[in-house]
Amino acid sequence: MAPADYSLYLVTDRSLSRGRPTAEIVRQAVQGGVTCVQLREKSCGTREFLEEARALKAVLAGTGVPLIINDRLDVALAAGADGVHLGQRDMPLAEARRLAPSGWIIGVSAESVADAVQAEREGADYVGASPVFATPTKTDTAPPLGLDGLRALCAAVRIPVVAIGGLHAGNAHDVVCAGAAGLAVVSAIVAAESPHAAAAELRRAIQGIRKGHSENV
Ligand code: TZP
Ligand code: MG
Repeated sequence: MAPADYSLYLVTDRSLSRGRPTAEIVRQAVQGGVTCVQLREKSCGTREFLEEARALKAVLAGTGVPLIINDRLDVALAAGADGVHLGQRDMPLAEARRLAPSGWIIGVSAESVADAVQAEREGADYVGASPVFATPTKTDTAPPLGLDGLRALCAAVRIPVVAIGGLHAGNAHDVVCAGAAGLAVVSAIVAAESPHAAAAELRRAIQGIRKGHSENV
């Protein structure tokens, strides 16, 4: 399987979606250019989480956009998702890898260079650098890495680094220049009046920055 494209990585949040179904947000966001989707549910029961995962799998069928499940390996396996994203207090990567089908994507949140190096050593497919900036979407985070912290983290590992926390089209340039392979966003797409337009703007911004970089080498 081709390596996943983490360029524009949507993380869902039902509490920010203005009452719109997550599947509708995801459908629009993928039309706008999202390249990867993570279903993140923090309050619903397992059964509802699984139903939501199956609904997203149906939305993503045939698009080539992978579905990654936050925290819950069991839900990811049951739904036939493409991978799981693990935080520092979730199931250890080695256990998840042992239980996962081959070719599965396993991403790990890294709050420091040490977390990122360890995740790479243990075989993570990508690390989520978390958080880059402080964000009201998630307040129980480690201190923000900032751009300098993100740069150091990107320099320390060879696997893709997906930045998260306070990202939007206005700071995409700085984040890509710091070395991130992708931008993970919640509110910039989920809470937007048009998730489609918001995703398209972000995607254009990211592609424009990359094009500028390749023209300058
Ligand atoms: N993990 C670290 S920050 C964050 C998560 C899930 C939330 C990012 O949300 P937003 O709205 O893109 O700042
Ligand atoms: Mg987690």
